[in-house]
Amino acid sequence: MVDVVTIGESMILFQSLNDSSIQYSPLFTKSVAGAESNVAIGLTRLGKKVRWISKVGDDAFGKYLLATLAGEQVDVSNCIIADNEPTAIYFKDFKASQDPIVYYYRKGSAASKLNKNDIQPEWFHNTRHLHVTGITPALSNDSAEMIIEAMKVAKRNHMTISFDPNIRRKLWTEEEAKSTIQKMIPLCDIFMPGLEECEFLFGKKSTDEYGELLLNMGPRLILLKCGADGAMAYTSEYMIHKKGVFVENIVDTVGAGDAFATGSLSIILDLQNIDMELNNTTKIKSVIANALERGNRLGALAIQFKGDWEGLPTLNELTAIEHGESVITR
Ligand code: KDG
Repeated sequence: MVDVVTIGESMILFQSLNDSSIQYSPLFTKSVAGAESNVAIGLTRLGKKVRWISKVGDDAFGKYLLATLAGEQVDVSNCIIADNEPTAIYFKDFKASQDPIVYYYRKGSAASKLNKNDIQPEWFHNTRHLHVTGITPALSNDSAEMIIEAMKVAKRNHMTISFDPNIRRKLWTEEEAKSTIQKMIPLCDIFMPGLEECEFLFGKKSTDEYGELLLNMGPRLILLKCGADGAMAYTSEYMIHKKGVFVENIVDTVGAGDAFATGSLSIILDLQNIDMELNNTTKIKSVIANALERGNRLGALAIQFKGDWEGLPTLNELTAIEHGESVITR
């Protein structure tokens, strides 16, 4: 049984080797990144079985991308190799004391050409949960239609769905982002926005107002990320707040939200029947509290490493951290 299917574009990520600005850097490191594959890797490291679906170029970068994910034990067997379009790339530019600036080269990429006719029944075979983000629908109209259709197919297959809006303002206009994301919210069971994303979508309100508004749109569980203040969960029966984990030395904030999704989903996926349990959240209050705590913990770990997923722990490492055990290193 595959625990999670996730669909989305991953790219080759280049960062300056010596942290100088990319304009002057003579040397770059090469790695792989993409919101959905970050979660796929993170969940696989925590012992879950994950199928990642995408389209990559028939080029060196596509091969490297697939090899990296397969090397992390993510199932890439349903990925499509494009005939003509390239694998996308992106650069992260580190500027003193602020979030890195991101430059995308992904217009017309292989993954942006995925459309709803590419959806195959095998994508949803023998699995129970779909995780999607708002990045892939931002790539093209075809991608948006494909992700929305995939959510509908997953529902017809009695799967549960989590959705992280991951709003990337560089990829679409404000109107496009708002209308597509608001169309997707009612299709998911678990919605995981950040506070700033709620502000962008619905204007400035209190966290409780966002919780109520989002629950009224359809999802049964809202996991609201509040940065250093931690995260909140809203269900029709209660609200929970869990404080963030303090990090003294923040290295790279990109990937923190995916780390939160990884941590919280890894706990929720331990439920026998997520769909049924979400109908009576009082019974699983402690599970949801643990999901928030683990999400916060993973978010804090991710931002201490350069790279979008490299800081995510294995299950053994995480268990040791959660139990306050020291790790024998030599
Ligand atoms: O959430 C992290 C992602 O944003 C990053 O890994 C790259 O998918 C990516 C994107 O589109 O920014």
